[in-house]
Amino acid sequence: MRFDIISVFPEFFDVARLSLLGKAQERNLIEIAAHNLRDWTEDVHRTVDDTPAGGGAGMVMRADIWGKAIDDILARNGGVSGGKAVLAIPTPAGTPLTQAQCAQLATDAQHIVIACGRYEGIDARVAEHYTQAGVEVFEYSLGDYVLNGGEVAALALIEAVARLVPGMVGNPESLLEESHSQAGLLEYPVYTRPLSWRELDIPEVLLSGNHRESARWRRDKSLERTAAIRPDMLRRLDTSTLDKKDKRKLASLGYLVSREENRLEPFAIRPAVEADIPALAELSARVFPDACPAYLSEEAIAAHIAENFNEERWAHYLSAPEYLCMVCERENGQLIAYTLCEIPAGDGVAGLNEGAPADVLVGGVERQGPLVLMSKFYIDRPWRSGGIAEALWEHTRLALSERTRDYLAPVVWLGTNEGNKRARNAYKKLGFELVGKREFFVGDESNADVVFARQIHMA
Ligand code: 6GU
Repeated sequence: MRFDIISVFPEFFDVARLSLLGKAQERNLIEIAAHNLRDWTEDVHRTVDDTPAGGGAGMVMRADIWGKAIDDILARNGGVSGGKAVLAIPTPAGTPLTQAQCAQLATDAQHIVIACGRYEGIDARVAEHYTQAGVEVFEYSLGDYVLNGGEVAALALIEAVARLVPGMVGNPESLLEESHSQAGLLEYPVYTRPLSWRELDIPEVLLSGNHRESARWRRDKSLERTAAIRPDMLRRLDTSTLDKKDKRKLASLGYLVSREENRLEPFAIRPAVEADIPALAELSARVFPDACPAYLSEEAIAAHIAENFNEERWAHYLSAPEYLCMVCERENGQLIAYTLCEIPAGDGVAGLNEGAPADVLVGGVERQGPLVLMSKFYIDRPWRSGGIAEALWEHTRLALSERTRDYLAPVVWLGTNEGNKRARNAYKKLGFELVGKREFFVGDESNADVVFARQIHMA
């Protein structure tokens, strides 16, 4: 691969003799040559610019000088390499340079001519002419800020492309793991000796020798960093590369895998408001049958829904101070999950008539504070197992913890159908323990429930 740079400051590229680029040239993996644009001028002042047509500030580089220079360089080296030539023009008006474009150049192009403009840029007809002449013209930018000229951007392109040329980098695996490569995530933080430096320690998991745990920790850090710094990259992520733990982590960061397309989208968990009433009535009525045992009749289920999930009841839940309703909302406004809790006054018991385990010990510890009832915890079917349950529970727990902060050990309880293995396992994973049984009526049919409970303040 050969790079020819044309610039009014060719000495700028002396640094290409250093480091990896220098070594790569010695090993004949790449060639880099810098040329002075003024060598193609014919006047005594070696003029390369003129005033802008149409007026305005600054100077514009002349198309005729650039044309002669680029023709010469393309002719001089085109025949030799024989492969594809690309005319790269750094400009703040170009497309933002990406790793994917660099990888493409590293594999496809044999000859890259970089035309470094100064002043207000190069006469627009240069790019137009070479495009028409069948040369691939690549106008790129380093980002949303302005440099004095294209030289720094030319070096950036050379480094980014050259290191992807086969044989350049000693360990090809390091190319795979680093930021902006296939993974589509930012790189995790890295550490080396000393173990402790200025009271900052290397994270313990990395010293444990457990490679699986280290890999998981790094993956989580990549996801956290990307969510915090580059949410745009998360939205573009190919979700087929995500495993279950990735999805759970992403849900805790506020992203879920959209079912319509394999894309991540942000979601919000928040207390329900009055405007949610119709959506909550619809969602709650629709998901309730999913949790019912097969022996309940359709009539009994329908009666229960009509009585408990109508809009008036929801208006009551959202306005009465003893209830807490948290909802999970997609970017498009759709509600996909909710919890409903009843918080008794003082250190009382919610759901006494519904089988509340008033004297329960949780983890062997006595309750000190209210016994809250979580009467609903539903996730719409397409969104289960994507980490929403954990995220919704954690938001609900935090809100309950806030509401019961005057007490040392408040407890939350719930009942779920005895035969619903999925729900029982899910509650166990959320830190609930099985503490008893109750009878629960759906319509006028009896339903055998198991009762779970857990502390509120503990994460
Ligand atoms: Cl490629 N050129 C100039 N002049 N300024 C820039 C740039 C390029 N990328 C960001 N700013």
